[in-house]
Amino acid sequence: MQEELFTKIVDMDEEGSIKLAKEYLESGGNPQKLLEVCRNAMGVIGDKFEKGEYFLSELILGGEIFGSIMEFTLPHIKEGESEKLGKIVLGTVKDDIHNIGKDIFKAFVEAAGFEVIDIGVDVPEEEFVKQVKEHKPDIIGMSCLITAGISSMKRTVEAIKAAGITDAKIIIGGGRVDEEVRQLAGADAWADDAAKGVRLCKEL
Ligand code: B12
Repeated sequence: MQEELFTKIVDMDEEGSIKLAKEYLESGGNPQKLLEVCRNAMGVIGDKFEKGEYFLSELILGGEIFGSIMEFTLPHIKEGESEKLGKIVLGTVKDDIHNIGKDIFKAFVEAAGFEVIDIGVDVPEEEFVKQVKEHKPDIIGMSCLITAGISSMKRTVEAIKAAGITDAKIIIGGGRVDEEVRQLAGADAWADDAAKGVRLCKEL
């Protein structure tokens, strides 16, 4: 399945990839593996976009294919533990509208037993602060896929600290995030995949 699905997504075969993904799940396939294949295919679509081989229309269609597959795959991941491990306020930072990675991390961390308050995408720093004050989470999660989002993350962390919120741990994630960005943003932890993010949330 994996190679065939990967190729169908990269080739923009929407109908074929959705059909194959459904068949895989119906035959008892692993939902996490399925999402991993999709994510790898999105990486190739992104690379092709960068090289000028694909255009914005392909980026959009790729996102739609992944979105459709995610819709019927995430409920399979949600069948998880019920004991609550803590609360997370999660959003994609200002100037970034990518939601797929955030939504996958949300499903993973909910399945692991965390309560998640999802505050959406393109979230300004003042909205993060407002939501954190209201919900008093144990952890604040920020997603970021574009370079422009790095300064948004830094500003958001600064705004959270300036508001006197020091007890919630901050974890950042997404394709643009690494140890250097974590240090720059002043976050406590970073993860570039959902499973690693869940492990870190349990440790924080
Ligand atoms: C699909 C897509 C889009 C779709 C988004 C659809 C959607 N609903 O999200 C659309 C078409 C809207 C889009 C728009 C744009 N995009 Co775009 N997009 C992509 C693409 C191909 C896939 C993104 C994706 O969904 N990946 C799959 C997910 C599952 O991976 P992930 O996000 O990394 O998430 C995983 C982990 O990181 C982690 N995680 C994610 N968040 C969090 C949070 C926490 C707290 C934790 C712990 C973990 C965690 O868990 C996830 C599962 O393991 C990427 C290519 C790529 N390599 O990522 C480009 C990419 C991100 N886009 C890019 C660009 C340039 C753009 C545009 C500027 C294009 C344009 N000219 O308009 C706009 C930006 C709009 C904006 N202001 O945000 C660039 C960014 C380059 C850069 N350095 O800034 C990329 C890298 C493509 C490229 N190679 O050039 N895009």
